Amino acid sequence: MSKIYVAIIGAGGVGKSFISQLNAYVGRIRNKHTINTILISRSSKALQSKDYSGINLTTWESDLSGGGGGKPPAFPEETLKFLTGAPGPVILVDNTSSEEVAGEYPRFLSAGVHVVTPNKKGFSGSLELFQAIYAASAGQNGNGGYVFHEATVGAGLPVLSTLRDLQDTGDEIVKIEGVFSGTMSYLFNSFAPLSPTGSEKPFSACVAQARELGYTEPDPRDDLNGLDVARKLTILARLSGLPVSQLTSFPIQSLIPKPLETAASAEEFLDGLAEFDNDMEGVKAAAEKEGAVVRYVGSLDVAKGEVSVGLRNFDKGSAVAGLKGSDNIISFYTRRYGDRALIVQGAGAGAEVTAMGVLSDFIKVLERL
Ligand code: NHO
Repeated sequence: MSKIYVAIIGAGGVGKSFISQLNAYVGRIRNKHTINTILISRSSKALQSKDYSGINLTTWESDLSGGGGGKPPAFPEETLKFLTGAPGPVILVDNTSSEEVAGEYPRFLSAGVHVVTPNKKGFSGSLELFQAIYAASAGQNGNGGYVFHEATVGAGLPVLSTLRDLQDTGDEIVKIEGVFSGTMSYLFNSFAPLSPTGSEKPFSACVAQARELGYTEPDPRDDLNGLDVARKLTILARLSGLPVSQLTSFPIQSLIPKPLETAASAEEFLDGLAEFDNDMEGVKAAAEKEGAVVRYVGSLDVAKGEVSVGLRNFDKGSAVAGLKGSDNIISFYTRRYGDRALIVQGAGAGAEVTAMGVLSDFIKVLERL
């Protein structure tokens, strides 16, 4: 029975759900693998099993907040040394949104550590980092660790794995488009629903609610400025073979009113947003005049090499207009599927479904060890 070691960096919303799903999974596969979690770290506190015997995944939270937590090992040097000193394969689970952590993936992968993550920074930042990560990983030179990041697009939905399957079986991607943001989906489905009841809330109240429900990034401006969708499109574009050099190399429509771009905090931003509710009411009314609804979508035309992110009006009979809750819908138009796209649809944000994407990647690594 093989022993696998796990290091979890970041234990916020997604991290906590991941640990609880991992704990249940470990219970289910007790006879196949032994899984020892050797590190659970937050920005300033960590549980570290220095003798690699493992952290208790049932009591970790009270252990961390009580006396059991200590200073996290310094990143990256001390962390790398600790992980490569483990007496078996190590899977690093990065549940932060840290650029610093993502920037070190190539080093960890080159040292044989496997990486699974919902953190988009490593794959949607500089093209050099994206290429370095894949060059260092298994499959390219055969020696590095495996890297999987399904939850960077569409939370737990099988978006990246579907793309890979289409490519591996020789299909040709023509276009990928859809609603890629759980937050934007929730906002427009509740602000401008297909069948209005008249009791719809103003746009700013919908944003506050999306945040409370855990759909938004820690700062909702990271969703409303379009960058979260742009990051997902950048990842898909690069994996489809388009060398998008940086996030801002294509048009991105921001929904942040100019005067609020410099708000000092997420709270200050939310407080000021109500003043701009009339602007969004105007956008909604203009769509209604056309018999349509407005939605925030991303589109990647692989054949033309074009990417765009922003608002578009959709016919009320379309699949995009009929989305519910925080659902994502992603349509793959390919040579094989023709005009009738292969469609992936379902919940696209929230800690539980995102953690499910991370755990399914974790299991993919386990299957390869
Ligand atoms: P939190 O709750 O802020 O947790 C982050 C944790 O990382 C904290 O515990 C913090 O202390 C720790 N941390 C930060 N830097 C660290 C460091 N250097 N060392 C150690 N610890 C550090 O964030 P979340 O919500 O748990 O998100 C975690 C990651 O998952 C982020 O990269 C986020 O982008 C990603 N993610 C989240 C979601 C989601 O629904 N929450 C999704 C995808 C990826 O599919 C989701 C999605 O796209 C949501 C999007 N907003 C949408 O579509 O609307």
